[in-house]
Amino acid sequence: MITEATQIDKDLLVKEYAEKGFVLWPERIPSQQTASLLKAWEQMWILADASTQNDTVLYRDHEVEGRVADRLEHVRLQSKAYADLCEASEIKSFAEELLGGTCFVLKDKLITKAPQTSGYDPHQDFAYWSNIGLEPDEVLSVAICLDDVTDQHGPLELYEGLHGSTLPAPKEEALDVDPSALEGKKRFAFISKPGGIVFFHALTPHFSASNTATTPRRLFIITYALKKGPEEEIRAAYKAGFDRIQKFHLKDG
Ligand SMILES: O=C(O)CCC(=O)C(=O)O
Repeated sequence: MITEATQIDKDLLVKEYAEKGFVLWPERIPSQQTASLLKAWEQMWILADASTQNDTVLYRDHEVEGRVADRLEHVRLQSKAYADLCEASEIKSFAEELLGGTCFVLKDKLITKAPQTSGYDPHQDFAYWSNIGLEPDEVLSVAICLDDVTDQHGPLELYEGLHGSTLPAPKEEALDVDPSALEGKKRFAFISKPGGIVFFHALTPHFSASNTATTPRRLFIITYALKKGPEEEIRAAYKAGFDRIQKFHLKDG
């Protein structure tokens, strides 16, 4: 279980999130807990059917192997270790503080990013959730690092102070952000020891490069949404946009 920061710390963290669009949690989850999460990662991949297209296993480009199974979705429904983390009072309650009310897990994903696996072009996650009846300030994600991540691992990189509006998309990809809108902007690379945690706003532009290291970069990402209406309705709206979203992650994508 992660250590709870003091109320004073939390006020500062809330301010930093409001200014920058992201904030690092001042504590890391303990090594015993990251070890259990990694063990569960291994077990889930043993059970996952990575040979066919399905809703749980998503794919990514690999320098040598073409498309590789890289990411597990709905991990909290498969593993108690991840379910507990999603509901861990400190993480969820701080998300509620940032979102301004009771929230629920909209989605979760566990990205492996093995060596030589490609990264993600710059985007604002809200582009994927614009149809679910929530405002950008009502959705955020929490990225939890499970490995020792250096700049060689293709860390998650977050742009600072750009969470106030939707940025223009390049002509060829409506869900991305045009790199020219990000030129010269300040950014933060989530280089971390295992157990590091960062909260980021749905409009915070982010990207990551390929993993050029020799070890994986496993990142668990929980997306929390404000419980503004029935969860099932919000989820159904999200699922309705699924084909558009999943196209990047298909086996033959
Ligand atoms: O894992 C990464 O490097 C980035 C993931 C990401 O941007 C996303 O899932 O929205």
